[in-house]
Amino acid sequence: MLRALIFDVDGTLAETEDLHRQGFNRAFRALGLPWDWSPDLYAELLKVMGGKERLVHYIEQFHPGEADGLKRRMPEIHDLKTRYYGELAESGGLALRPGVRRLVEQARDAGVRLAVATTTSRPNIDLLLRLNFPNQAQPFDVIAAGDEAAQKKPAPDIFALAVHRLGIDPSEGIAFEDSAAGIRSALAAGLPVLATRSRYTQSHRLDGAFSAVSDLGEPDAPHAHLQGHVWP
Ligand code: XBP
Ligand code: MG
Repeated sequence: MLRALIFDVDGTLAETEDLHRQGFNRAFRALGLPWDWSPDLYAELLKVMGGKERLVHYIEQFHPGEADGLKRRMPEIHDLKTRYYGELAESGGLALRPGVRRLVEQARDAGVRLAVATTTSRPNIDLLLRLNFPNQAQPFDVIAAGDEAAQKKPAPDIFALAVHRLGIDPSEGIAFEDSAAGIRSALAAGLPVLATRSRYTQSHRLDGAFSAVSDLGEPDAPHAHLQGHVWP
């Protein structure tokens, strides 16, 4: 019996990654770092999950000679990026992807619980939910985010934490993901996965997902598994 839906955030609940990219670039400028991550470079760097880990990977790959000094600045850079990300999201809005709101409301009506399992930092998910569910103090029952996981996606930690906090068996949940690493993470946690590629994951393989849809707004998407669960 389906008891919970567990959503990834970046790229699944909303198209957030280009705002992250802009936040990084604004932080680099503010700190006098001559770096500018293009969309193509960011798509490559996104293979490393976690903004802090992504930054360290970039420093080691592109600035190996100054890596020790620059890595000591990583917390400062990432904190500033998170601040700028929040400002960009507040000013420009951060809409949910198609179908997300409908699915959340249908789940609520059907007594199916809702969770988030994300690599992004907690302030970012709190902001996304505040902007999109302004009149609901806690639109999701469980949030598992960022550094709460000892190992980030594709490790199973963050999805396993969400499953634990929900108090369900993984077979009683469905995970929604946009990236290859996220799919691997959810599968490793024992969850069936519905995949929906986002702007930055169009080239990603979706191996292991039981179905893939262009977005969640397809009310008549012909995936039997979900139809078996989703509400008539
Ligand atoms: C995607 C990530 C995050 C964001 C940046 O998370 O890898 O790291 O790119 O957010 P998910 P932070 O798809 O699991 O939601 O800089 O806060 O990590
Ligand atoms: Mg994602």
